[in-house]
Order: sequence, then C-alpha cells, then structure tokens
Amino acid sequence: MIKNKILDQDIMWGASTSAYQVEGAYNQDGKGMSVQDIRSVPEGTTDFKVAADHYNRFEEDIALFKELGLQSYRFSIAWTRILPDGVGEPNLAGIAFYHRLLDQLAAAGIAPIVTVFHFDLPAALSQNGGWSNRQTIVAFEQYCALLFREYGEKVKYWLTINEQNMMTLVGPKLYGGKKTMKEIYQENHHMFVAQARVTRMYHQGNFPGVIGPAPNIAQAYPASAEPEDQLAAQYFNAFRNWFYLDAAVYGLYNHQVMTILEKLDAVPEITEQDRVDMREGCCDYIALNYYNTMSVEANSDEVTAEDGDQQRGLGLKEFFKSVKNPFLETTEFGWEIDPLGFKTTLHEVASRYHLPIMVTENGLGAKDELTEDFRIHDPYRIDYLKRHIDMLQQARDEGVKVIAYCPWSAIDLVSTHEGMRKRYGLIYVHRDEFDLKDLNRYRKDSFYWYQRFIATGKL
Ligand code: BGP
Repeated sequence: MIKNKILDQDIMWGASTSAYQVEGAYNQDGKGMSVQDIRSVPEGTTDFKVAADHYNRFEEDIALFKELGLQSYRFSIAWTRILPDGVGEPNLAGIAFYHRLLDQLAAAGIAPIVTVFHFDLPAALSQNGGWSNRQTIVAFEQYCALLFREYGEKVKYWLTINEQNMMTLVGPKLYGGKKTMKEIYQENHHMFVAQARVTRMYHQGNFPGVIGPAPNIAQAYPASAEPEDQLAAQYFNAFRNWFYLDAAVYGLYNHQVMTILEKLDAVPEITEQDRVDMREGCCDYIALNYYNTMSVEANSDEVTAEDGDQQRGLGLKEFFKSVKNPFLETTEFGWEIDPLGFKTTLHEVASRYHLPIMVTENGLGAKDELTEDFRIHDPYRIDYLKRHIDMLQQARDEGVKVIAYCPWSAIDLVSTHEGMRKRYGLIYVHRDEFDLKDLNRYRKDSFYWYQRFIATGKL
C-alpha cells in the first residue's frame, strides 16, 4: 500500500514556515483577509502585511532551500488566498500560486508537507462566529476538498490543523476577549470534528498520501516527587497533550480532561454523529511541534494562568500550575531549553500511539545581528539544533519511528507574538520591525551548519 510505503521511509531533513508569518502580500492577487490580517498586534511589533515577502520571492527562497539541501519543506496554505471569504468562489490566482510553489519544490527535489490551517481563519468566517459556528466545519471541509482535488497528486503529506491545543489553551487569552470556558471547548470540539471529517474524506478519496494533526506536544514533569505533583503533571499532560492526540489518533475524548471540563462547566455538546465522525477520521501519523518541556506542581490557589504563552505559564485551579524548572537554561525570550525532554517526549508519544512521528517545528528564537559584511553568527541556534537532533537520533536508535524533522524556521519570518525581532530562520531576511529595508536574503552560520549536517549526517 502506498500509505505504508510513505510511512516506512527514512527520515527527511527539512524546515518549516507558515503562510501568514512568511508570505506577506496580504491583499495581493485577490487574497481575502484572515484573522491575522485584522488583529491588533502588541505595541512595538510589526503586523503581518509584508512579513518576509515570500509570496513574491518564493523562487529565490526555494533556490536557497535547495542549496541548503532540504529534503522536505513544511509550509501552510493561506485559506484566504484560496477562498477569500472562507467559502464561495475560489480565487484562481491563489490556487495558481500554490501550484507554482509546489512545482518549483518538485523541480528542486524537495517534498512538500502542507498544513491546511495554521492560525489564519478567514475573517469572514470569524465574523460569523468562527469555530463556535458549526458552519465553519462545513466551510473547512469544502476548503479541504478543493485542496485535495487541486494538489492531491502533488502533496504526499498533509497536516490538518496546526497547534489546535495552543489555539484553545492560549489563543482566547491573547486575542479572544471574553469567552467562557464552555465556549472555548465547544470551539475546540468543532475543530476535532472538522479535522476528523476531513481526514475521513481524504482517506475515502484514495489520494496517494498521508494525513495527520500537528499539535504542540511537550512532556510535563512533576516539580517534585510528591504524589500530588505527579498527579498534577498527569492532568497537565492530558489537558495539554493527550487530549488532542487521543482525539486525532483514536477519535476519543480523554477521560481526565473530561473530569477537568466537568469541573469547569465546559463540557461541549457532542452529537452522536460527532462521535461517529471522530471515530471514522483517525490520522495516519502524528506531526508535532516541540520547543521545550514544562514543569508543574499541584495547584490549590486561584491561579489560572500567569503571563502565559504557548510554552509557559499555564495553570488551572485544583489541578496544576506551571513552575520554572531550575535545571534548565532559557533562551533570551524566556523559553526553557531541554533537548533531553525532546527525547522523552518522542518516546512518550511513540509508546502511547504507535504511529510514525514527524517533527514539524523545533527551534530557537533570538535577536540575530547582521554584521557589516552581511554575515549572521548564530552559534546559539547551531547549539540548540545540534543538541535536539542528537536527542532525536538517540530516540530513533532506540526505536522511535521519525519520518521528518523540520526545524522552525526555514527562513526568518514574523513571530506569532514577538514580531520580527524574534528570529528563527536558517536564512536571514534583511528587514527590521518596521523598516522593510531591501528584504534581501543572507545565509546564517546555522544555514551552513545544517547544510553540512544534511550532506554528511554528522553533527
Ligand atoms: C508555534 C507556532 C508557530 C511559531 C512558533 C514560535 O506555536 O506554530 O507559528 O510562531 O510557535 O512561536 P513564537 O513566534 O511566538 O516565538
């Protein structure tokens, strides 16, 4: 079977981006507005209108990816380029753009890994209630049907939803206004159903590829050996990680999370048909984004969250509260660095789900400096990647099946929360937060390092 063959293959060394963070051209060639185009960004950070201008420079970028030696490239399709209002008439220029991108990747010998939805819901759907409205499930199905029809022969690896867990856990806090937990978990449920229906549709279409989810997965440690902390870590892991994978892999609701949702009065309405859809739309593989582990302790106070983002500061009264791990250093943006936790996480996911794993994000955000002779010395990023790849290789040697490793990010792009100054790329983009300069591309030291690693297999 084609599927087994695809999933049996050796690891592909790649890199990642997402549409709204890299493409720019936010209103070019008939593109509609997404929630990212209209949201207010924190003061002092850029918006996403130009980003890295990849939409207009993708040929040059793919030539660089080829020179880098990438075997796969994980990117997302902007829903609003394909369907400006989320539903209705397709935008032919948008459809043609991704054909050109895919053809260019094929010519460069780079396998595309395509996320269909990465944080950029069409604004028109959002105005009609977004994921709280069951019509969005239908819109998502129609959008995906169109993508499979158009690109089904060119794409072998599909990803449904990027970091649904972060949209649910952190999204509403950052941009959502005043949603109740019940509303948040109803939306989350609709995303489960949408993902399952699209997965089933893909399977029924007999396309020559595989499909899976892409949550942000990170092992949580108990802060101490106190039994209370152990239980807190178990609830936290269920709430942040396994809830999303149990749904994608088995089509089931995690029982510990149900307990939490009952306490929060946030149990969503689930129809009989939803349950059937979820059971019938199970994924072929697991893609995951890993940045760092978390540590939690039992939580008897009122704290529901600190200044949390996707990698820190989550808390839930009576269940858990995240704390700093004194054994770990942090990046200059305050995220802990834990390569060994990567190995732990990979083992845990492999043992729980027995499916091939694809790493779709892993990387270090930093304030890179461009020297006068246009170089970027980023030993901190090389060190991060080296230590994480080392752990990935150890996990593979010990039996974890990993089909691709795609660090974040292939090229500099606008960070979800911290604008342009938090750079992740292997390729530097010459612009500042607000000064767009010439947007020229420069190879960072990490580019040459990763290039050598891909060519020789040596760390
Ligand atoms: C993940 C997202 C990416 C990216 C990354 C880094 O959660 O999938 O889109 O943004 O995190 O996060 P940030 O840009 O906030 O540093």
